[in-house]
Amino acid sequence: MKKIKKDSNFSSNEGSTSTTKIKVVGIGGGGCSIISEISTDLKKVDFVAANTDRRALKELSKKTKVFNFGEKITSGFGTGMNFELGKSSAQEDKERIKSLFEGQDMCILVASLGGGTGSGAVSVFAKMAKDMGLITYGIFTLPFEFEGSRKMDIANEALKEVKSHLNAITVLPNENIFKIIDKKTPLKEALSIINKNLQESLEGLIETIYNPGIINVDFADLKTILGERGKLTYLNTTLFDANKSIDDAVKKTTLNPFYSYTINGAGSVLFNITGGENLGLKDVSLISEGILNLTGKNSKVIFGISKDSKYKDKVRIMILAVGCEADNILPEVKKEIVKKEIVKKEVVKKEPVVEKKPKLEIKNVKKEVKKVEVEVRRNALETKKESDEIERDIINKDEQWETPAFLRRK
Ligand SMILES: Nc1nc2c(ncn2[C@@H]2O[C@H](COP(=O)(O)OP(=O)(O)OP(=O)(O)O)[C@@H](O)[C@H]2O)c(=O)[nH]1
Ligand SMILES: [Mg+2]
Repeated sequence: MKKIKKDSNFSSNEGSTSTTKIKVVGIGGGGCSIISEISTDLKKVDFVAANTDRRALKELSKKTKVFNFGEKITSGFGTGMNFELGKSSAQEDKERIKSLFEGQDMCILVASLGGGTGSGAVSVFAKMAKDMGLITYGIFTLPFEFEGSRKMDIANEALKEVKSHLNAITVLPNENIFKIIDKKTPLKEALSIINKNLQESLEGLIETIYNPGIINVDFADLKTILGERGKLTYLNTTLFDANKSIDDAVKKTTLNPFYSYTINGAGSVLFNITGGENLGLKDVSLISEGILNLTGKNSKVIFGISKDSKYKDKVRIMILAVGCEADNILPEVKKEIVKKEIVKKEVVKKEPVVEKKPKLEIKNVKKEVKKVEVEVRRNALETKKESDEIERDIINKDEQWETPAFLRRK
């Protein structure tokens, strides 16, 4: 039997099919509130609430491990919106942060940007995790407009610093809550709605990775999808009535009002569909087609299907789309869009877990994609001609792999 470390919450991983270790770390007041709620429902990953503010840590769910840092700098208080103090607080405790990430495969850092602790410390946490070889994913909220430009400046500074240390970044402006609620709604209630949405999204992702599916998605798939650096990422999980129209379900999944960007143009997409016994192949096919129509034809796609008796007349869709196009959200995002033009279509087909079929030979395709990248530096016309040929070749190969008809593009 696996040994369980005394100081870890990882004991709750029992029964999971995966030995993958994911640590979800909330940093600063907002980040800690978001992960505190989710930790009461999700038993498969380790949750850590990291804050300079000792008192704020006392109010969190008992399932969350508490990590107070920067004691010598802030004496157990917050930083009072001081970015540099947040940063040096984390730097002071680098060794302890390191031990937080030891033995982990991935960390998900969650922070509400705009204050001093979350914004200042997040790049120190992210760099440390990256240097230790973890896959790093950051989920951030941006301050409300009414909070003033100083907070937004701090948030932007944090994004700039942290970007290169993360494989993927999700950015959710708090302001978008006003797309669905009245401005008269009390702040606490508004924050709680945003947090709940984020919690559901994260829950969907974590369950997809840990729960076995008919067509299974696991950590190796997640690594494939998150393989690059600093990519703008859309994460959403939605639950809808199985009798409702599929079009509505796809819209609900791909147009989350909390986002200021969509899955359009995303280079890599992972999605999972979970339903009860009634989940029909036709529904799965329509949902898949709906998502693929939006991501763009060059996307690398991995999908899974799971059955869960808990979703009797419901269907749940989780989508993680990496490399979304939105040049006003992250600094220097334009450069990445240019690169995308040379990536060719690559659909990675997953095998059902019950049948052990021979492995798909996708290595050749990757080699050919590389070839396009090298040769694109030559004459543009020559390259275009050549890459069209290669694309045709790749599409032919796709068909040889017997990709299910519903995933083939018309
Ligand atoms: N979505 C969401 N945003 C929050 C929440 N709490 C705070 N925020 C936002 O996050 C910004 C930063 O606040 P905190 O997270 O409390 O700040 P901090 O990182 O603890 O930094 P200091 O307290 O200044 O050291 C605020 O300006 C709000 O816009 C929350 O629970 N949910
Ligand atoms: Mg605080």
